Amino acid sequence: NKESSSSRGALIVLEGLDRCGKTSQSGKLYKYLDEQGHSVESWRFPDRNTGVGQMISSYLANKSQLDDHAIHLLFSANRWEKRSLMEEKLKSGTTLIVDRYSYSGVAFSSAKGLDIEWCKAPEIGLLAPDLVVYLDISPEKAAERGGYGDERYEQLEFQKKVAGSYLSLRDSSWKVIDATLSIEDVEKKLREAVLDCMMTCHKGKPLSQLWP
Ligand code: Z5A
Repeated sequence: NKESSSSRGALIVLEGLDRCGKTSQSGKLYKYLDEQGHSVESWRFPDRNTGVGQMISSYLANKSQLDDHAIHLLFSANRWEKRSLMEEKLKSGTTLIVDRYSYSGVAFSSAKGLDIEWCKAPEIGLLAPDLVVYLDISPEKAAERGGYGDERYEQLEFQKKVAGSYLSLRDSSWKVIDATLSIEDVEKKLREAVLDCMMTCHKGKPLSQLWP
């Protein structure tokens, strides 16, 4: 009893600082849409299952060192290796909920001091999200949640710089949700925004490419 494949799926991206709740909310949204009978998949970047993804994973766990530019290009390559599958899924009517995307790529690398236009360049031509939901939380509040682990970017000072970089990337496809609301309230707002976006795609909004 899945949705007709005559209309395309929506590309929904969740972004935000570490611990903002993206993973929890992606899971809840996936379950809800699936139960409603929509064709939907849950994706995340980095996709640590590919060869490139394994290099990224080892870097994030501090098991290998890489030049800032090199790791930036690997994160981008990790999205490019999934691009054609992404397009195929969307065109066949499947909605994709994606936990982190090009905005993370640009926000984290530019927070290290790399030029923002240089950071955006390798993302050009990837599919543009129909909706970017930014789960908004201050770096201090995020740090109070569940504690940071040992991964490379899980430090307060760095997360503050990332928050600043994200601010400069906001465009008309963004919807900002207060991530300090209860899990249920965030879930409700997210559902509303996503259903609205899915309707627009259903009505024939064409797929486009980064950067709009
Ligand atoms: N990175 C990059 O540099 N370049 C790129 O191109 C990409 C990524 C794609 C790995 O990402 C790192 O890679 C990431 C960016 C960089 N580094 N950082 N920072 P990852 O996806 O593997 O890790 P993550 O995105 O940071 O995931 P996370 O730590 O699991 O956070 P989350 O998904 O946003 O949060 P969560 O797991 O759903 O929730 C965290 C805790 O808060 C948990 O205990 C929840 O129960 C709790 N929570 C959630 N919502 C609430 C509310 N509303 N109230 C109270 N408590 C809550």
